Amino acid sequence: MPASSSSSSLGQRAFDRLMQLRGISDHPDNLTRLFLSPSHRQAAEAVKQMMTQAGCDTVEIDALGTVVGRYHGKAADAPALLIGSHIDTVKDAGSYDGTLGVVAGIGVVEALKQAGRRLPFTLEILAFGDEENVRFPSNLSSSRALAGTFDAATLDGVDEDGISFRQALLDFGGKPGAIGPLARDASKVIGYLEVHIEQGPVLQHENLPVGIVTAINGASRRRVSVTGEAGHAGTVPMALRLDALTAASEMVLAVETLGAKAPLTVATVGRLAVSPNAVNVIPGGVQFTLDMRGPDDAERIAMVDAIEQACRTIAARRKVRLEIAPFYDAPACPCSPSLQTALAEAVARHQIRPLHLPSGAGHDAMAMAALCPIGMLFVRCTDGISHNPAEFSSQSDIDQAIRILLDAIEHLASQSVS
Ligand code: HGY
Ligand code: MN
Ligand code: MN
Repeated sequence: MPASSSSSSLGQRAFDRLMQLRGISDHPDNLTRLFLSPSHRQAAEAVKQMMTQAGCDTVEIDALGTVVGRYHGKAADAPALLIGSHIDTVKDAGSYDGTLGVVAGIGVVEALKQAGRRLPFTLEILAFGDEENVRFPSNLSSSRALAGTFDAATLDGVDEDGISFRQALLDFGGKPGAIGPLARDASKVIGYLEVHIEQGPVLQHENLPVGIVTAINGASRRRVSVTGEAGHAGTVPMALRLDALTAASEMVLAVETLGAKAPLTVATVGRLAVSPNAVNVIPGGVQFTLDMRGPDDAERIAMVDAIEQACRTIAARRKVRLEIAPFYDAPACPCSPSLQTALAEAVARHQIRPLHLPSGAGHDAMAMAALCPIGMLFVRCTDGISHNPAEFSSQSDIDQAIRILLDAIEHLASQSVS
């Protein structure tokens, strides 16, 4: 383990970088940094500078906006160990979701550079831009590009302002025609490691700063549109209405009931828009989203089918029209046993009880699993709060996580040499 400077400096340096990125937003009053937005470009440029200053030998922003920093291995043709996460955020976001994994990778390079260490493999530090999939109906597009599973149809998706993914990418300075070549050669990749806040309460409950992820829950997302008949709120008798909002409301409650049926499944309606959205007009149309997840794919799919059927039954009874459009389906994703072991042994070497736990949240690691073995290290966050400006992870936990990541990487290096 390189004698990186004093124990707190890794955490301090990471925290400083997190706070710098927290200040880059498209919204004046909160942290909102959507994929391919002006603040995403600004954050990508800031991360590029951080990677350069930390000691990466090369840094670039690729055709899809991912920042890629490389710290070369001893041999020019050394395989690569990928370390990364995302710098896009949800709306009114916290300061750690995603960016923590990027600054952790940068901290590892900085410690190795300061110790004059070169490994038997290249380290690639990755800052993905489309993990939250909030702006476009996409699905981990930037990490999927590296994994070779990017779906070109994604380029035709449009945001709520009608701007296409393709146009936004061109405006960002990206190259829609150069996405294919981003795919990595699996034979030259050792694995992918991601440090991420837990976004749940387990580590706090267990009084542990870090945990090792066993698997990432599968997820399904749908856009639902309910079409009734707009009408005069004062003249149409209740029994003669085709009210899209009361129909959608019954559907939303059915989502909650069916999501709660099995102990480990969850189902959420995160967005709902009413039209024409006027005080004296019976709603003619409602658009809402479904986010449905679980650790077991068969159980999740059964829940998705039950929720879709419930919506159809309610629509038929209320004589409104229903459309359900899938835009995201990702199976549950196990983490590599060997990378779990490497992380768990590093945790134990730091006198911390290695706790293995699943991830309810999705991550870029799900996409990277198509390319190589994946491993994730969770970091405790206060009360498990995330996707919320109150999201918090302590500097000392962050410091421990980066030191453990560094230790695991050094261990992988010692194994690959032997
Ligand atoms: O929604 C998720 O699970 C992730 O934060 N994008
Ligand atoms: Mn995240
Ligand atoms: Mn998130």
